[in-house]
Amino acid sequence: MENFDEWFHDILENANITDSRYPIKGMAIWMPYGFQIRKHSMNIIKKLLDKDHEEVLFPMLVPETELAKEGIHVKGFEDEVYWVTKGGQKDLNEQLALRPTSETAIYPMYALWIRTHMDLPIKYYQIVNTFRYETKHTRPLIRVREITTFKEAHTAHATKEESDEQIQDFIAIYKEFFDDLGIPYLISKRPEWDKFPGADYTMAFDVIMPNGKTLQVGTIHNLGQTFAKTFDITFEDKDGEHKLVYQTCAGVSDRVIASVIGIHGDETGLRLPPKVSPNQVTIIPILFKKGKEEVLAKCDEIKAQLEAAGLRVNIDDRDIRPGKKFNDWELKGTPVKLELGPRDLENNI
Ligand code: A5A
Repeated sequence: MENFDEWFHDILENANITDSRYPIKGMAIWMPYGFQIRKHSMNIIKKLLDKDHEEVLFPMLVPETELAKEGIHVKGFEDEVYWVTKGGQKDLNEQLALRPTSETAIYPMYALWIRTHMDLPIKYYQIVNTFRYETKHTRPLIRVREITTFKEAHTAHATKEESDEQIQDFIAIYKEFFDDLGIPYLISKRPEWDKFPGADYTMAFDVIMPNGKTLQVGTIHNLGQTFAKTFDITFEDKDGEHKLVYQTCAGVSDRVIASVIGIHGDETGLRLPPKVSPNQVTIIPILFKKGKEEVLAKCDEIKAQLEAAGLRVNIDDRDIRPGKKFNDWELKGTPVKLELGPRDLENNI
């Protein structure tokens, strides 16, 4: 791949993944083929998280008073926040932020929900869109202003040890996730200057993309008691003492899909890991006037058999040259292409 950036831009369009022509910079449309890759990728991480975490859904708007409470955090995001200032014609009494991430939406509610040690740990996650007014050059999926696929998990614990264990759990979950996607990664502790705003420490997953640049595809933060202090998240322990909770959070984004595309793709197009490919087997009938019905019937039969075995299968019965179909599915990176024509039937395959 000579020019990765150009290749990446073209493949998103040609393989029907996203369309970046939407008239707001950094915001794009998920097209049907891309949406399915996204869906299957999210299903993997959901399944991994659901073993020990619960999915929730918080509002997208955060009151300015809440966003501004945690000084270090707000400093880290102040240049990136989009604001809603009006309701119709009227100025709002308090401006509302489009969440750049959801700590300040979620933690005031944790303060209400957590009362005693029996309410702990809390391990919630959500998959939502978040907004960041990125000032660096935006790039589809990699640096967007609407992050459409923001998986963020937020946990609260009674002890520091438990929060450190949670960090290890997240690392194990992300490892399994990226292993499933066949993506090689580096795990590192971020230096002080590169920590998440408000975190005690940050662990990050990086992928080396074909252009030689690293892409941070996931982060796991130990928040210590910083947010607990700010949002007054306390619990009564077994001895009746009131204590602050320890918190962690972890996130991945659209960048995961960018890495799936970038790491596996080649000059001929996408190459999708079977687990996230919209179709795992694509059947390409070779049709002539004579014997057309028989070939299509056999394709249906094979499709049914493969589906019964749990595979996602499609038949490309478009009325175009088989060579064109073959090239299309090569471009779309379907893992297995199965061609079937009258001669195969004659040979009783
Ligand atoms: N609340 C925590 C989890 C958080 O917000 N962490 S984070 O700021 O590091 O973001 C999580 C992940 O989202 C990052 O590791 C990165 O992979 C991804 N991300 C951040 N900004 C992005 C952007 N503008 N476009 C695409 N992905 C982005």
